[in-house]
Amino acid sequence: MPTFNEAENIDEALRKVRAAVPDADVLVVDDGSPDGTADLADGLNHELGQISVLRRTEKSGLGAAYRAGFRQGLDQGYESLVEMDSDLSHDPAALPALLSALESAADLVIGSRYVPGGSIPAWSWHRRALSRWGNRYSAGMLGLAVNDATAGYRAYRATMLRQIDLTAVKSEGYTFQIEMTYEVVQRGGRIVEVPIAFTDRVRGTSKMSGRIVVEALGRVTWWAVRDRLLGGGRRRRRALVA
Ligand SMILES: Nc1nc2c(ncn2[C@@H]2O[C@H](COP(=O)(O)OP(=O)(O)OP(=O)(O)O)[C@@H](O)[C@H]2O)c(=O)[nH]1
Ligand SMILES: [Mg+2]
Repeated sequence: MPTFNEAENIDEALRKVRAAVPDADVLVVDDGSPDGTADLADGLNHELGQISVLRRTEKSGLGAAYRAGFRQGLDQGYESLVEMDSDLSHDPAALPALLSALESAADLVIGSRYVPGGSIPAWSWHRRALSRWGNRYSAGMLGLAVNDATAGYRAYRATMLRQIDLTAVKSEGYTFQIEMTYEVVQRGGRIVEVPIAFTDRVRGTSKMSGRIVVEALGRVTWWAVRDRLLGGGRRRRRALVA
């Protein structure tokens, strides 16, 4: 669970996670939140148990936080790794459904807003359009048979994550999710989308910015041109990793 200034949400989020999956170990990856999020999470560990906090010194973006979290989880030998926002947009009650889909036959389970049963909040028409068309553009350009490639509520099988060179995944924000989806698709991984109801953050402030949208558009277009038209940077890289 990546956090930056989630003091108003972390208590409720961790309690709900513990209630939904009592046996799971939780890792909070905090980027030095000035509002004391990391201390709150540590305090909850005394009460709830099985909560660790990875304290990073400065805000380095969501992609870097996920990479650090996955690295730690893989090093510690976990078989299933979940990522979810800490602002209660991702309902912890959906965790058992994500995990059981992963266990039955998937390398990546996406908590998806854009499959039947999934939903997004009453977003403004332009935020809705940006998300929907951003997804359509990415799927079309990269050949992803996925409806919600930007979703940040996901479960990965460790065997799949280990095949991906995380140090080579450079994206931040939503692009990180798209890039990881592309990596899984290129390795022939099986992806399952489970419907989720995404809710808007009620407390705290958003870290979303226009820069993230430009990053997504630029990178997706570049990968498509490189891999389809120029034929091969990605394939060479894959051979290196293998
Ligand atoms: N560790 C870390 N966590 C981050 C960083 N940026 C955002 N987060 C966390 O990542 C999650 C998603 O960020 P949000 O600000 O909610 O982004 P968003 O969901 O696109 O925007 P909203 O819809 O406005 O909530 C939250 O749990 C944030 O606290 C960062 O630089 N480092
Ligand atoms: Mg959010």
